[in-house]
Amino acid sequence: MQVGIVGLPYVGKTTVFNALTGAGAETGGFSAKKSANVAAVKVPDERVWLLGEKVFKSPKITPATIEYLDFVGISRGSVERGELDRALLGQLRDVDEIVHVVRAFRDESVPHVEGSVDPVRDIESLELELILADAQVVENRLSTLRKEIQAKKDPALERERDLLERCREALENEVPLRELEFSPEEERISRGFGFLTRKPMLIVLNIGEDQLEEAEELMGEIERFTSRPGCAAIPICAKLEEEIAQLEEDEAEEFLREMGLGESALNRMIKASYELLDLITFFTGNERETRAWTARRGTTAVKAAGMIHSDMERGFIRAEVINWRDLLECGSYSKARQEGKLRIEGKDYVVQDGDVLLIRFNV
Ligand SMILES: Nc1nc2c(ncn2[C@@H]2O[C@H](COP(=O)(O)OP(=O)(O)O)[C@@H](O)[C@H]2O)c(=O)[nH]1
Ligand SMILES: [Mg+2]
Repeated sequence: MQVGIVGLPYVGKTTVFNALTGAGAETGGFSAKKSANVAAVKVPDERVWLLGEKVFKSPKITPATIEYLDFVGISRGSVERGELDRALLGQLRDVDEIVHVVRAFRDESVPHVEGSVDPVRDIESLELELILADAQVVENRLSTLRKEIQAKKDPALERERDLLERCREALENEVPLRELEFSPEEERISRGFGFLTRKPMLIVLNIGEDQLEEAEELMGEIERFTSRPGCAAIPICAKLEEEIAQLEEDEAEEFLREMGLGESALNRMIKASYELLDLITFFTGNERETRAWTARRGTTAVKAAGMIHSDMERGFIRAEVINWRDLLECGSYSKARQEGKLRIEGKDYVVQDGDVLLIRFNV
C-alpha cells in the first residue's frame, strides 16, 4: 500500500514523513529536488510476531508494510502555473490514499506561504489544487473521447463520456470526486485515471507542542472537512514525534507516556489509514515464513489466494481458516485440526480480519 503526503510548503510534511519512517530526510527550506522522498514502514502488529514465534516457529517473519511518499509542496496556483511536473503527478495518481498535512503550529521562524496560520483556508486551497489537477485530466480525456465517438459510435466510450461529464460538473462546483456515487463499472473506469480527489484523504493537523491541550478544539474547527465521505483527521505534533522516532522503543514509550500522547504517530496514522481504506489483515504461515497481508474488507478467499500467488487463485480448491488467537491457543495446525478448529471454506468466503489462511490448490 502506498500513501502520498501532500500539503502546502513548510507545513511539516517532511517532518511527518520522518516521524513515520525515521528516515531523517532534510526538513525546512524549499527542496530543489522534484521527486518524492520514499520509505516503507512495517505495520506494527503483534499478531504476526506471535504467530511466527509461537506457532510456525519460522526463521522469517514478514509484517505488512506501508510505503510513504513525501511530495514537494503544492501551493495556491501550482496547477495553473504548471508547477507540478508530470512524473510527480503520475506518482501521486498511483497512491492508495492521500495524507494532507495542515499547519496549526505557530512558529515565527517558520515562514507560511499565505502569511498566516489558518488551517481551514489551507485545506480549501490544497483541495482546490487537487480539483484543478483532476479537472485537467477530465478535460483532456473528454476532448479526445468526443473525437473518438464521432468517428465510431461505441456504447462503452459513451458511458465513459457520461461519467466524465458528471465528474466535470462536480469539479466545476468544487466538489471532490470522492463524494460521487459510482457504479462498479464507473469505479473501474475512474480508477484508470487515478483521480486525486477520489482518493481517501487523511488530514493530519500538525499542532505545536504548546497546543497539545487545544488539540480537540483545533480539530473541531476543521470538522466540516473531516466529516465528509472518504475523509478523516488526526492531530499530530510532528516535530515532537520526529524526535520520538529517533529513540529506542522503551525510551519512546516512556516519553509518550510522560507527554500524555499515548500511542505514537506511526500507530495512530496507520490505524486511521486502515479505517479510512477499510482494510483488514490476514496471515499465512509455514515452517519457512510467517506473513501478514493487507486486503480490502470484503476480499474473498480466492482473491486472497491470488495475492499470495497467482497459481493459488487459478488452482484454488479450498481455504482452511482459523482465527489467529485460536491458532495461538492451540499452538499448532495439527492440534487445531485435531480439535476441529480449522474451518473449511470455499472461494466465496469473505476473509475476516485476523484470519490465518491455508490455501489448498492444484495446478
Ligand atoms: N515549531 C514547530 N516547527 C515545526 C513543526 N513541524 C515542522 N516544523 C518546522 O517547520 C519547518 C518546515 O518543516 P518541513 O517538514 O520541512 O515542511 P514541508 O515543507 O512541509 O516538508 C522545519 O523547520 C520544521 O522543523 C511543529 O510542529 N512545530
Ligand atoms: Mg518537505
